Amino acid sequence: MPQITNHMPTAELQALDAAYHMHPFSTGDQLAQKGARVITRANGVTLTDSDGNQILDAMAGLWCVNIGYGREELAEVAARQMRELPYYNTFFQTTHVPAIALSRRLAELAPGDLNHVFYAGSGSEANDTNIRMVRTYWAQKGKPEKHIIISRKNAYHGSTMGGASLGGMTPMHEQGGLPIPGIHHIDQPHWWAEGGDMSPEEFGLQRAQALEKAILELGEDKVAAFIAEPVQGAGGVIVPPETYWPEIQRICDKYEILLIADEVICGFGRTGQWFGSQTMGIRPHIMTIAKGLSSGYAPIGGSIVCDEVAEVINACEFNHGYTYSGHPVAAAVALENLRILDEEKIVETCGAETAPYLKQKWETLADHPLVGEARIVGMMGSIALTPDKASRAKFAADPGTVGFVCRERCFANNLVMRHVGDRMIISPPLVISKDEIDILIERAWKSLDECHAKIKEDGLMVAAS
Ligand code: PXG
Repeated sequence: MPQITNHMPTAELQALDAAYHMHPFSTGDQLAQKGARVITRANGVTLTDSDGNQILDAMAGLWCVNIGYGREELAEVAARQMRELPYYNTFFQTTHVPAIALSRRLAELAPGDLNHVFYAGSGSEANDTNIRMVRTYWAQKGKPEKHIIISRKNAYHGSTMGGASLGGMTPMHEQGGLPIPGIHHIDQPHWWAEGGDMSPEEFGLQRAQALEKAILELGEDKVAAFIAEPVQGAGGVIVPPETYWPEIQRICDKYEILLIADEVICGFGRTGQWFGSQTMGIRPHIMTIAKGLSSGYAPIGGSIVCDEVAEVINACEFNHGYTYSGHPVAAAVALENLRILDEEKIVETCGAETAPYLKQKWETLADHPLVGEARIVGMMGSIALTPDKASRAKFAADPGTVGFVCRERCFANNLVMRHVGDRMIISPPLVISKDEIDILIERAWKSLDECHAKIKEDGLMVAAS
C-alpha cells in the first residue's frame, strides 16, 4: 500500500534538523552529514519513519513506552485536562485534582510505606530532588554532616548536574566539572566484564561488600544514602548476581543508610512486577520514577518517599520544586496510563506470560557464535558480544566498534536494538505479543549473523590481549 505522508521529503527534514536542532548524546557534525532518521508515527510496538519503513521498536522509545504507542485514551485525557485546567502549580499551598489522584494511586501501587510523592518533570530532576531531600532529612535530624551519597560506576541517574554526578559515567563527568561534591562511586556488580575467576555469587557478594567498605572508610556519620538502579539499564542491562541485593539491603539496614532505588527504567512493569525493588526483594526509602509512569506520553517524574522521610521533610519548609511539579496534564495522562496497565493486566500478563516467553527465546541467542551471555529480567535484556566465549574476551578493537556494526545491521533489518559498548540491549513495550517476540528474535539473529560476517571480513573478530 502506498505510504501517505504529509511532510516534506526526508532529505529536507534532515537538512532543517541539522541546521536548527541540537541532539542529546550526539556528535552534531557527524549526525548532520549522515542525516538523522525521522520517525513520523507509531502504533503498538511499530515505528514508521519518513520513508515509510516499519520498524520494530525493541527499546520502547527510550525504555519508556510501556503500554505501546497509539493509545487514544491518553490523547483524550490530555485534551480533556487541557480544556479543564491546562496548568496550575502546586506551590504556595495549592493543589489540583490530577496531582491528588495520581499521588493516591502511586501510594497504593508502591510497596511498603512508600506513601508520599514529590513530583518532577523527569527522572534527572527527581534525582536532583533526592540529593537535596536526603541531605535535608539528615540535617533536620541534627546530623548535617551525613551528606555523602554513594552510587556506582557505570550507573545512569540522569543528565542534570545532580543526576550526572550520581551517575557513574566518566565521559559525562568530564564535561561540566562533575561530580559535584559529596558523591562517592563504588564498583558495579558486572560479573561478565569484571568478575574474573570468581563465581557470579562470590562476585556479587564482594561487590555488595564494597558498599560496607566505603561506608567504613568515609565514616558512617558522613554517609546519607546509597542510590542504585535495581537492574542497571543504560549501563548495559546488567543483571546483578543473586547474592548482591540481599547483602546491600543488610548493609543499608546495619548502618542506617537511606536506600534510594532508581526505578526510572525498572518501574511500572519493566521487570515483570510493578517495581524492580519487588523483583530484587529490596525495601527502599525513596524510589525515583519517570518514563513508564506515563509510558512517555507526557514528561513526568518524581520521588516516592516513605512515611519516616516524608514526616521529617514535611516538618520543615523544603525549599525545592519545579514549575511543572505535578503538572495537571502530565499527571492526568500518567493516571490513565496506570489505569490501562492495571485494568488490562499488562503488568500481570507480561510477568506471567510474555516475559517468560521472551526469556526462553532471548536465551537462545547465547548459542550464536558472537554472543557470550544472554541476560534478561522481565522485559529488559542484554547480550554480550565477544570474540571468545570461553574466556569472556573483549574485542581488540575500541569498545563499541563491534556493537555499533551490530546496531547498524539491526536498523537495516527494521529492528531498534541498541548497543552499549559491545553489549546489545532491548527493552520493548510490555504489550509486545508472542508473534512480535518471534519477529524480534528472528531479526536479532539475522543482524548478528550479518554483523559476524562483516567483522570477520574486516578482521575484527580478534580478542584483546
Ligand atoms: N535514572 C535512570 C535509571 C534512567 O535510566 C534517568 C534517571 C533520567 O531520566 P530523564 O527522564 O531525566 O532522562 C534515566 C534515564 C540511554 C538513555 O541511552 C537512558 C536514559 C535517558 C536517556 C538515554 O539508555 N535513562
